[in-house]
Amino acid sequence: MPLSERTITEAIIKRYTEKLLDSLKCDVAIVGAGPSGLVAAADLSRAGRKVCLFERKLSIGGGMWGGGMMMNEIVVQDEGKEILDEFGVETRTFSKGYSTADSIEAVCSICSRAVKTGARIFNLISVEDIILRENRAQGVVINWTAVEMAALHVDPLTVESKYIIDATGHAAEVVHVIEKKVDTRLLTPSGKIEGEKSLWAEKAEQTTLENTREVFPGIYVAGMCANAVFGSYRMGPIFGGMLLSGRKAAKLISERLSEEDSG
Ligand code: 48F
Repeated sequence: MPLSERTITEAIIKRYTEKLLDSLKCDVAIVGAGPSGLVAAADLSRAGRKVCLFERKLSIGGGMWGGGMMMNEIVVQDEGKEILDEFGVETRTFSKGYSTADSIEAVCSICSRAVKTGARIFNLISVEDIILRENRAQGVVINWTAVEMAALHVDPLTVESKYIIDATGHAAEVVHVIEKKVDTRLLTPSGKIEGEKSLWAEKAEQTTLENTREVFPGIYVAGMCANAVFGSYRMGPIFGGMLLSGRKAAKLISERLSEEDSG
């Protein structure tokens, strides 16, 4: 059978449009496909929630691909290892309490689970704003990354969601939008973004988990973003905290959604 270029084009446009149209109203919009965003997407979709995840770049995985200084191995502690085990990622004990994994295998395995359990991942789309109603986030405002990069004057589109997870890493981009545009106090000690501190792996890993919480009605922070917003340390290439944080954000939001469903 001769190949038709028109059919190939039609297939892509139709299938992509179906996916996007089906995502215009979701339970949770996740911003950023680094380790914390991907774990949150996998856990929420496994819990039966409709999840869409927007990633600015062509590739998913955020800072995980690069391991430490482009050496593509990651380190996790025992709690992080348990999550990698569950995602089917092979780990090797390095010394007591420290395991390593291939960062490529880790990103691919977590992403594969997220997609197979139903999360919709849209790469090459950036979140530039939120939809706001009565001091609560109601969704995200999206545009092609190419539009953003070329600084074209093109209006965005929107996706409604009951909850948003800011998993944009060091940049904490969604929370920055709130700070800049909404006349409100964030749920941080100063009411503002506290700002990230220098590297301290142990403290940073502990506090990432504590800082994974709601920062504005409808918006949760996960991963490195949680520490940047709540004023804690960066941790460098140890990834247990990122995985656990994505899991905690998913759990907190799942509980809220279940409460809302039943009441
Ligand atoms: O930075 P990133 O990997 O986030 P994370 O899950 O993990 C942090 C670690 O990788 C590492 C670390 C130690 O463990 O500190 O850095 O907290 O991934 C964040 C993703 O968000 C995307 C960005 O391209 C990256 O892939 N991103 C950032 N802003 C936006 C965005 C935006 N406005 N819209 C869409 N994607």
